[in-house]
Amino acid sequence: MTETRTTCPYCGVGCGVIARVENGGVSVRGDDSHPANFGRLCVKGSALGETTGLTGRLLHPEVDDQPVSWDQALDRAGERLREIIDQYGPQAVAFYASGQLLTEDYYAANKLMKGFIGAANIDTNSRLCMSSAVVGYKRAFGEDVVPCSYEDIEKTDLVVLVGSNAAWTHPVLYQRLVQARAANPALKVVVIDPRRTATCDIADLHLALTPGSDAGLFVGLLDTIEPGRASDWPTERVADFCGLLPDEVATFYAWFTAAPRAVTLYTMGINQSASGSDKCNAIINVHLASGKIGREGCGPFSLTGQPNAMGGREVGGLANQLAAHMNFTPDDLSRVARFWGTGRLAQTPGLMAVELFEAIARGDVKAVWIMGTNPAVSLPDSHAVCQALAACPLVIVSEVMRDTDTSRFAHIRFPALGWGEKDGTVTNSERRISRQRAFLPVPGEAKPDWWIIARIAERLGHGAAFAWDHPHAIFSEHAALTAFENQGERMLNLGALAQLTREEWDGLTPWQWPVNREAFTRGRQLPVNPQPHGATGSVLYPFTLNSGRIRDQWHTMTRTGYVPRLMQHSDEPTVDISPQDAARLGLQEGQLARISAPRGVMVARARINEGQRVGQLFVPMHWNSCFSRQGKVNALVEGRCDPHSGQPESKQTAVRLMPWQPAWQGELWSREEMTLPMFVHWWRKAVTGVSRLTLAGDKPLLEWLLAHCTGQGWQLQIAQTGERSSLLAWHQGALMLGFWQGTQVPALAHGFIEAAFHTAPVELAERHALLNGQSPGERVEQGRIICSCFSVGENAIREAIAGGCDSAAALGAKLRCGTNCGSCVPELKAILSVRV
Ligand SMILES: Nc1nc2c(c(=O)[nH]1)N[C@H]1C(S)=C(S)[C@@H](COP(=O)(O)OP(=O)(O)OC[C@H]3O[C@@H](n4cnc5c(=O)[nH]c(N)nc54)[C@H](O)[C@@H]3O)O[C@H]1N2
Ligand SMILES: Nc1nc2c(c(=O)[nH]1)N[C@H]1C(S)=C(S)[C@@H](COP(=O)(O)OP(=O)(O)OC[C@H]3O[C@@H](n4cnc5c(=O)[nH]c(N)nc54)[C@H](O)[C@@H]3O)O[C@H]1N2
Ligand code: SF4
Ligand SMILES: [Mo]
Repeated sequence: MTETRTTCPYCGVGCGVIARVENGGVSVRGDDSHPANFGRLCVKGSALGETTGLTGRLLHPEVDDQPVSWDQALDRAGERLREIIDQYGPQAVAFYASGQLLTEDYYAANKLMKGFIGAANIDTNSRLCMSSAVVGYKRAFGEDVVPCSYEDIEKTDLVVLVGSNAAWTHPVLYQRLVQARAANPALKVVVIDPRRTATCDIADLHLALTPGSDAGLFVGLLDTIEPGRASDWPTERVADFCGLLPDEVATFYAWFTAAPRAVTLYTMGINQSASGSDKCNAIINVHLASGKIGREGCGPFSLTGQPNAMGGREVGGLANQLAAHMNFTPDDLSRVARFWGTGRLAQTPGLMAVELFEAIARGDVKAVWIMGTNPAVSLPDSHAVCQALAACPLVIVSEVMRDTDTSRFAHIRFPALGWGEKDGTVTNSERRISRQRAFLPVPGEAKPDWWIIARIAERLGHGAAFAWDHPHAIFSEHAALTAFENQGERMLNLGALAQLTREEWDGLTPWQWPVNREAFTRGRQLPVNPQPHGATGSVLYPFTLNSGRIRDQWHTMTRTGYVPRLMQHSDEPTVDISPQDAARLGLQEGQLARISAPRGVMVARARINEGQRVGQLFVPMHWNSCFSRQGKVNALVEGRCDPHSGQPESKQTAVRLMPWQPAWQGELWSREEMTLPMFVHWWRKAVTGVSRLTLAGDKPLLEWLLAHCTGQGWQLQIAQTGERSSLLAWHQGALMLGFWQGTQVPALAHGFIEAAFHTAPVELAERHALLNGQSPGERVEQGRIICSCFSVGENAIREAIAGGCDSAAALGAKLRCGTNCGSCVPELKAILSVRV
């Protein structure tokens, strides 16, 4: 048994994790000594052990879908890149990297592209995430520095969460807030979000404002703080612009001005906007004007989403930055070029994510190397992105998984080491650098991302500048660059870590890089002119479509989508709609709906939600072509971007919704994954060792399946009663396939079906029950899983409530639900509140 201290690879909270390897299995627990989480983990973090299996992993380099040796793959990539550079120049090459790379990987990629290939066409998925926050900080403070720490939310009087569903997206930080509020009843919480989210559970005030209208709210607040200003935005105008009641607005303003200290936490509801940078500055402005900055318990705190978005900002992962918080100014350019010893440093900013894929589509960029991100899913206008990739002469993908929406377009695939296998550092939302440590053996031929980059650098003739033998060497170089000719001009200075020996670096404990808090009080206020969002509705497209995260999935699901426990809470693309809109459209709870925009269409299951405003819809961002047919929201989203940050307006799209009543719906379980005909809609569910799909269609599938099974020589068992039919296929006593269909998805005994694939029932009665999808024994279905930590289903919760449990605490005492990570407590309360 070995135990290793490392860091969670999911969200920007950056929790410390202790991973234990025992009898080949991996289990994790929170690290009590880590200052981000003090031992807590959310459900995604606690399920990390379940993601370390090798199913679906990319384990060997591939060229044109064939496994090849590393030398062959690297030679091929090197040759093709060199040909393209020789023929079209360095601007024809681009890297698209990720806030999920380690700092060392990220540094290497940036150094190769900007420093030695000599074009700044390296951008990252962080462009879709916090580039507006970067612009906001830079315009206010002259540098991209986060002025807060997690402790501030424990030492404040008012926490304002804007465009953040932290209860689900930064769960451990949210739990710290829950505790802080319990310890200090005077602490007030305001949530600003067009929909009522789980985060609103602890809100003293929830402002369900018109989508995209936040700048109006904060500009009006600024007018209230500085009444001397010519007030263009009196409370009535704000209320009108934001679709709020004047009283609500006034209450928020009164609380903010009266609170001695206030922290504003903001994330994607602010950043992902065509005027996101201005919104960030509107928030910073009120902190500057009220003096709620530069001291404990105060400040505008942009929470980063990805585990190493901050590390990316430190090494210059964005196309318009240089390394170490330097810019494309003559002094900085000279400094970086001298430090790297290069004469080829890119002199002008490169293409930003959305532009970059447009340039690929136009043919201006002819080679793209994608590492640690899945743009075919996560970029807006994904059909156009897929077309661009399909037409691009050279697509290289560094991945941990073999099959992703993006890797399907790759000419060359490099297998990367994943979490638990690689070594390096990440920086969390509060500027704290922590180590991710390897504790698992190297699978197959996978290699660290930095190693792959360094080998390509060699092949392009720049080996000397990339001759690192270990990530420690890269970290030292990066730290030295932050300190290089830095007399305090740049707050980012990791000089203190530049001389660490390898042993010291190995043992590095979480280290927050210091800032001079005072300096923030001298920040600059930027005038902001509030703009509405750009998703203009019309008769054809009357709804505003919002998109974001669900509690238990991570982004494009490449890791979390295969973990049964993480799919229990929500296992299909859903669309949240208000009861009024649903009634008007004749849409029932659980019914399917087609959502369309000029660019594309998706299919989702309706969830009628009181917390959803009329005219607005919410869809998860996660589903994609590996987990569904037409479940990808970015097929609809336009690439409308903020002009300063280049960040797309992913949160608002004008769409139409039409209920869809398919001729049949059903479930298909099979031993092997199957390629179904195009007329079938399907959603993949996570089950270990079997493929389970939920299906829907207008054309019948049964005949197709019968032909498929007969073709394999399998024995068939068929039942048909009324609108329900089912089919079992057997081969040498083993269950090969099961299909159950009806006008709705039939209620099935899932546990029994799964077990039948592992140990086929021999009794005739059991086989008959299986054909009906029912278990022969008494069996209570769990209903939707609410608490993923302890797998507690809705039915058990309702039973316990009927039996007298009348609070979340009572439910926890009886069923344990909500007693570990706490993320389901808002839902427990919601179930309690609607009981009759
Ligand atoms: N479970 C889970 N957690 C994650 C992630 C994940 O994939 N899954 N990803 C991580 C990453 S990379 C990120 S960036 C963070 C994102 O963390 P969040 O930003 O908290 O997550 P989102 O769900 O994208 O969006 C937050 C909220 O913005 C609201 N919103 C939409 N439009 C507006 C608006 O106009 N104004 C306001 N005020 N609010 C609006 C949405 O209704 C939504 O509730 O989560 C991180 N944590
Ligand atoms: N409509 C809409 N679109 C959005 C958003 C939204 O709210 N709405 N949110 C946006 C935001 S904030 C974000 S951050 C993005 C996220 O979007 P993506 O970055 O595209 O999502 P991930 O699934 O995290 O992609 C990471 C990829 O890297 C792979 N990977 C994991 N570990 C490693 C490794 O060590 N090395 C390498 N080379 N690969 C690895 C994973 O298998 C996965 O394929 O989505 C954005 N898109
Ligand atoms: S809060 Fe974020 S960093 Fe912490 S365990 Fe959960 S996903 Fe991981
Ligand atoms: Mo993000």
